[in-house]
Amino acid sequence: EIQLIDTAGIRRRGSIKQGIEHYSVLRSIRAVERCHVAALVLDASEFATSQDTHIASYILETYRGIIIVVNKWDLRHEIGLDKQTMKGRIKEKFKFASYAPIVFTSALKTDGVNELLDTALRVQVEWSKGIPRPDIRRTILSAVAENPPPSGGRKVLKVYSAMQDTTMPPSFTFFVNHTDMIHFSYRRYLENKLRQEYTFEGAPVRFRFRGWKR
Ligand SMILES: Nc1nc2c(ncn2[C@@H]2O[C@H](COP(=O)(O)OP(=O)(O)OP(=O)(O)O)[C@@H](O)[C@H]2O)c(=O)[nH]1
Ligand SMILES: [Mg+2]
Repeated sequence: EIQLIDTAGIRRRGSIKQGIEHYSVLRSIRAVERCHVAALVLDASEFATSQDTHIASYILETYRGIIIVVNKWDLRHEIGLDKQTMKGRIKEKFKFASYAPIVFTSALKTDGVNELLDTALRVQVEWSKGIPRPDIRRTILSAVAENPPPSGGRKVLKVYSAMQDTTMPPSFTFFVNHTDMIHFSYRRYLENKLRQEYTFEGAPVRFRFRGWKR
């Protein structure tokens, strides 16, 4: 069973009264909280507005599955962009959601709508996926061996193990000696390694670091 929630569009800042815009942003935020997978629908002729990136960050903060939809793709000739160029621009604008699938649609001509539904089902599966403990442990320990954490002076960060705690959303706990020594770039390295092996397409992953005495 699939339930679809349609939200009112969020207009560009300034084009209508601020009050109405504020209300439609709130409605979108409530809808994100109710969903498993969110489709962020962009208008190809307007590209991405600041409200679009705002909603995208909210989807990630709440760990919902995410799909980026480029609608009105029937206007591509007028817009003068091909798919690859458009994808490149979206990847640049939504760098923080690099794992989000991008789907091109024309609601007018109903193109890409089946692909969007298939993608939503796929992301739902990825978002619900559980990886066995020994597999995560092997992936993370080999990533750490390949590229050990940079040392911070005399203290050396050690990663002892990792496991997946929950699905929907996928959440992982890492057991380390010093929780305060995890830096953003090393966290991202671990996430990239995890995604190289298990994808988690469209699914934000939550990482927690717990102190552990060996
Ligand atoms: N060319 C083209 N026009 C589209 C497409 N999808 C929607 N439109 C047009 O965009 C306008 C708005 O369409 P709606 O379906 O009402 O858009 P919406 O995002 O649901 O709007 P609200 O719910 O009112 O915020 C209409 O004039 C549509 O015909 C599309 O894929 N291609
Ligand atoms: Mg509508």
